Amino acid sequence: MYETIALVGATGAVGRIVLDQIVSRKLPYKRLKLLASERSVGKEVRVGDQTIKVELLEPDAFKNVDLVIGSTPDEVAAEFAPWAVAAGAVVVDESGFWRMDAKVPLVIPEVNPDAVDHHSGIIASPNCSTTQMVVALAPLHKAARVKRVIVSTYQATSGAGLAGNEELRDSIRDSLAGKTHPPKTFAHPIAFNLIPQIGSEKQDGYTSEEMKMVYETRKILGDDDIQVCPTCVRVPVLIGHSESILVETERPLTVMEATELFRGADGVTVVDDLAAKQYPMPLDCDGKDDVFVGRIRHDISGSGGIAFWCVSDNLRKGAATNAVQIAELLMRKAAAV
Ligand code: 2RA
Repeated sequence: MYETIALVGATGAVGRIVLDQIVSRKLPYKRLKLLASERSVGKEVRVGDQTIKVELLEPDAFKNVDLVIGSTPDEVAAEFAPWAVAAGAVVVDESGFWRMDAKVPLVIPEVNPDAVDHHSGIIASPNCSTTQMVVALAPLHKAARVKRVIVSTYQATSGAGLAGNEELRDSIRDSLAGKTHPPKTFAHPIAFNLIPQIGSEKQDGYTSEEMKMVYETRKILGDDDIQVCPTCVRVPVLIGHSESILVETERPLTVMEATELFRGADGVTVVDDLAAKQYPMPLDCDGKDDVFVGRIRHDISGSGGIAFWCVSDNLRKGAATNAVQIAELLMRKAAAV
């Protein structure tokens, strides 16, 4: 059923990983098209043992395409997704544009796989900072119902694409050379600095990135009563978002129970031995697909909740891998019919 796949945005940081994942996970497609804007048309991209030429992203490009993976900015996804659906394709979209649309399921295959059965042509993949948190929260929610989450994020510069990492490298180099480096990608210098703003000002003093963590978490877990208080921070790390999370559940969990729930969860790896200085760190998670959880402890301030630390490669599980896993899920379900 899904014989011809199209990737929109193949030349970006995430798009490149999508292609690597399509090959390494042996997605059972017959034909693969790469679509992008005018400036990338004609570029040749190695995909496994093939070299594929990038074609222009336009309505006719989706003719005879069965499945589309979109790895583009919101405004590009807003335009191309309806073209693809009109041509009869199913779209797995990584952008933020469609995520909160009532007709669009927001899917993490380890958490809410059956949501893909209710799409109207578009399936959305959550924001990277939401994805890793919800993969970790899901087993706790299933066992004891999550009531409230307080989360602080430490987000890598690659969250802002290739330009984000370029700015980090250049600004550190210039800073060490005693030169000033006027910020371009970020609102402030990122070298040896932390920026407590990702995205735009949204509501009640929260940013768009923070409100995504509120609304997307509720949609994926199917519980609009979950209360989330996020603070999203850009940090001078190339790859890997880290999150400090305090979660309160309806039925209180012991540290041992929470740890066992993490250990038994799909997509979660526990690294938790403070005495041995073993806990998840971005450098150890780069290039891996799991969500890594550690520093698991009870809330010493008396909420009865569980505090923990979680790290994940924001370009993989946070974006490319989750989208490819959704495509895999669709193909598996179609093959089973
Ligand atoms: C970021 N989550 O980290 C946003 C978009 N990838 O910049």
